[in-house]
Amino acid sequence: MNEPTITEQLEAPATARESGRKKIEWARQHMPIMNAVAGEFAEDRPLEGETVAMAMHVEAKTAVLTEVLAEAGATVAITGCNPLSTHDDVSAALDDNDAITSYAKRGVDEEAYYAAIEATLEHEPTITVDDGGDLVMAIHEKHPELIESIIGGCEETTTGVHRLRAMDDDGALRYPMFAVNDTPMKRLFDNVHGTGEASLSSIAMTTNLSFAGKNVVVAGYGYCGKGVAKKAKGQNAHVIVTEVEPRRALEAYMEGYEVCSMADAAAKGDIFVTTTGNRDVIVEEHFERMSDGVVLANAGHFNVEIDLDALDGLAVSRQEVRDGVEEFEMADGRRINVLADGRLVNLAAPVALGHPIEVMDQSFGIQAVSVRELVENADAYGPGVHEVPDGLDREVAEIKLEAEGIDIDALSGEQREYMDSWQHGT
Ligand code: RBV
Repeated sequence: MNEPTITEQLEAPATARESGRKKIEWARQHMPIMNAVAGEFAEDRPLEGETVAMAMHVEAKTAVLTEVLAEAGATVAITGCNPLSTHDDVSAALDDNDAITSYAKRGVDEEAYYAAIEATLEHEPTITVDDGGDLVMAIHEKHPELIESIIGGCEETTTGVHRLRAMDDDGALRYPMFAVNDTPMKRLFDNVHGTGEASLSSIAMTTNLSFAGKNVVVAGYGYCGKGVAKKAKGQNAHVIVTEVEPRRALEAYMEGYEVCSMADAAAKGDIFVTTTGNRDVIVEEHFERMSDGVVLANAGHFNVEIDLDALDGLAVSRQEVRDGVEEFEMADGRRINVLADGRLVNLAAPVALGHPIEVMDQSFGIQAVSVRELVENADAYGPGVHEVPDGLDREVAEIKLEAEGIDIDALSGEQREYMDSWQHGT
């Protein structure tokens, strides 16, 4: 193994470890689902003998998932899934765990980013846990020899699931993958509330500007866009939504948001947040119409939504005006500010902490039980994308309700019979 671990890359790993460990402990204290799953895993050791490779945002909540998988008996090799989202101290604390090797480092270039992914694969994983699909892609393109011994994998995010489905449609996906993103316990909370809260708080902390009274343009009204729009409205912004899908555009309209094309929104917006998962959402013609001082941020997985090359082409100068804020000055004097290099702002801004702990507890609860399911019922899943079984999603929801002390009703026998029958009418 030639690629250096985080411990080998840091000047003061012991200090980093200590700070990382504190962050992990704080997160774990607020993750009742992970603690419940960990209790069961420590007893049953369902992952004994397995090797898990992970490419995720390496910060405190992810560290809890990583350690819980290790407590279930797995050996884990982890790296980042974004060059700017790793917290080096957390990465160092993880690497200090005997069952875990961490290669994740913040601020790596493209070459080092992919070298670290390769390094996790040298551990010859039997299970992969991805956020965005880079691990699965590296295995299929460069290390197909690993596929035979891989039981399966889990994918965390919309963009990754989208990539996997495209692969599956082409008949190119050669092992089972759970679409963790698509479960109710993940998508209705993480994508909506997590992206909404964490993106806006990262923008606020990075700029020290208010949303109140501003025109906030949200590009894309999927689960993430819905969250950003809802929370921006809750902070007294005037929200403008852009969409390409007619039903979603109407949904946004009926929710009370202004809906228009990006060409029109460009001239009106003060703060822009892209959440589409697609490329070229804000491009040259839009930059040309923007007002002086606008703020652009991306909340989609990859940095392709804002065309930074075109913006650079238009700019007469660019400079970092605050930590995490780059100002592009146009020939006519207008200034356009881009946060976190157009990378997902809730994780890649210098102050970013990622989604709140509570929502990641849910997402990672699903990840943990999905990994357990892959091992326990390996034969049930062939190559391709699979929905996570609904019973597992309910299991995680029930743990959360219990932890919150929330009682809900149960169907009576008569109600169940009524729901299942087609014979009851007026
Ligand atoms: N996400 N992770 C965090 N670890 O702090 N915050 C957000 C964290 C995940 C989220 O589940 C989303 O699907 C994905 O990042 C996008 O890359």
